[in-house]
Amino acid sequence: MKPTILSVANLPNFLTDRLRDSFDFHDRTHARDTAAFKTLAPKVQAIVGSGEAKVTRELLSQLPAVKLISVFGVGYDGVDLVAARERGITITNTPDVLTDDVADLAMGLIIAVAREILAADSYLRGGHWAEGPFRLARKVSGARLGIIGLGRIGSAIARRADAFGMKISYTDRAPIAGSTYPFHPNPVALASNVDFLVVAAYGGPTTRGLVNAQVLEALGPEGYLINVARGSVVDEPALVAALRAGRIRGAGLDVFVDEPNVPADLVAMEKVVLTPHIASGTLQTRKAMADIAFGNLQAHFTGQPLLTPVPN
Ligand code: 8YV
Repeated sequence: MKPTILSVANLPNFLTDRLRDSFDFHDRTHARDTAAFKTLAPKVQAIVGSGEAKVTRELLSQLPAVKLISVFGVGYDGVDLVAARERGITITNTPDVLTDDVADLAMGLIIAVAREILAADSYLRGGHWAEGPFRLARKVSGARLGIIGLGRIGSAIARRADAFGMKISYTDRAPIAGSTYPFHPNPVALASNVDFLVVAAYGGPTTRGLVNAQVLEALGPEGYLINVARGSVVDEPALVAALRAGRIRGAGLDVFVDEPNVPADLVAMEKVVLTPHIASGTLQTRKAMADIAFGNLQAHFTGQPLLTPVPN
C-alpha cells in the first residue's frame, strides 16, 4: 500500500508527477472537496507544503496520522510550529539549493529600483527617448548596504554586494561569529547607517513587523528597502505610508503580507519594483528543491535518515 500524502501547496508538475507515481497523492483536497477530505483526512500520513502554504493547527487537528511535513522551500513559517511540535511531527525543508537564486534576485531588485530599470524601459517604449535623456538614477556600486539576517541567504547577498564594492553591515539576533562586517544591535541602528536595507530574516512570530515605521524613518528619504524574505517581517501599511510621504525613496519587494494580494497603493507607485515571490523561481533551483522535498518523503517512508530535517 502506498503511503497517503496531502499537498497543501501549488507545486510544480515535475514534483507532483513523482509524488503521484510513488504515493497515494492528493492535491489540495482540503481546499477543494470537503466531502472527499472527510474520508481522506484520517489516512493522511504526510503533508507537502511550500514557503507560501499554511499548515494550521486546525488542519493538523483533522489529520491525526500525519508524522511528517515536507516543505518545498527553505522557510517553514507557514507551519504552526507549536501545534506540530506538540504532535511530534517532523518538518523538513529545502535549504542551500535556493540560496544563490534568492541572493541573485535581491541584487536584481537593488539595481532595478535604484537604476529605475522598469521606468526607463517604459520611457523608451513610450517613445520619449527622442524628447531627451531619461532622468538620472541612484548609483549602486560603493553604496552602503544593510542586511537584516546574516544567515545563508544574507551572507550570499553580502558576497555579491562585496563584488559591487558596497559597504556592508548587518543586524541579527547576535553578532555572527567570524563575520567581519560591522554589526548593529537592531534594525533602527542598521537602517540609519545604510542606503539600501535588505530583509533576509526568517518569517514567523519572532520577526513579525520588525521593519516598522521607526526603521523606515531611520532609513530616510534617500533610502531603499528590499525584501526577499517574508512579507510579515515588514509592517506593510507603515511601508506604504513611508513611500507615499517620501520618508523613504523606493522599495524592491518580492514578498507581501497577504500573497497573492498586493496593496493597490504599492501597485500604483512607480518608485517600487514588485515581483510575485519569484526569488527561488528558476527551473534549475525548483528542480533541486523538488529532489529534496521528494527525497525527504521517501526517506521517511523507508526508514532512512531524513535529508534536511529542521531543528526542533
Ligand atoms: C518558494 C520560499 O516560493 O523557500 C522559501 O521559503 O518562499 C520560496 O522558495 C516556495 O517555497 C515555493 O513555492
